Amino acid sequence: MASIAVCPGSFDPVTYGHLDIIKRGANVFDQVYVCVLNNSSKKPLFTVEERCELLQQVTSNLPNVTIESFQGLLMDYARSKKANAILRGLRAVSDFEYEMQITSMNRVLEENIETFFMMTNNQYSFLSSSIVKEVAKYGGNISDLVPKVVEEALNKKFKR
Ligand code: COD
Repeated sequence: MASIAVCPGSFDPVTYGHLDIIKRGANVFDQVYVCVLNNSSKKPLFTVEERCELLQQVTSNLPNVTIESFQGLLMDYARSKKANAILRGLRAVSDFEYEMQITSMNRVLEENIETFFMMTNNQYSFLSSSIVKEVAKYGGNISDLVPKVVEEALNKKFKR
């Protein structure tokens, strides 16, 4: 049986931290669907289409990674892909409570799809899309935090 993982997120925008999890996931699972979903507690800077386009560009070298978006519940999307796993990244203890809450809820919604956590690469343990947006907004250097295309897209958003 093929191992199929869904790597869900807001990806607003994709960072080297996300990319590290996606690449490592692609080494473990036969197929990885990276899915842009709505997180109702966040107000996105980029449209869903822009986020997918950036993800597409930075994962084009990964043949078993597919980028999609979905309006609705993660577990409905995962079922539609016949996924057997959800792949999430963990940065710090502060991520744990939130991840535990959504993982428990997702298990109530679909008990046959397991969630797997991958520890962040040490060099990205502080990195989040929010931090990148904050630094970019005020003209700080983000070249070590996001791929070039994402840096350019952020500069365009903030009219630099
Ligand atoms: N290092 C390692 N991992 C990282 C890093 C980093 N530096 N940065 C981010 N990550 C990981 C995150 O831990 C996460 O696993 C993934 O990358 C994506 O992160 P974000 O911040 O882009 O995405 P989130 O956390 O906003 O995504 C939340 C969802 C959109 C998945 C969630 O809200 C959802 O499932 N929405 C759909 C509706 C639904 O099904 N709700 C029910 C569940 S309660």
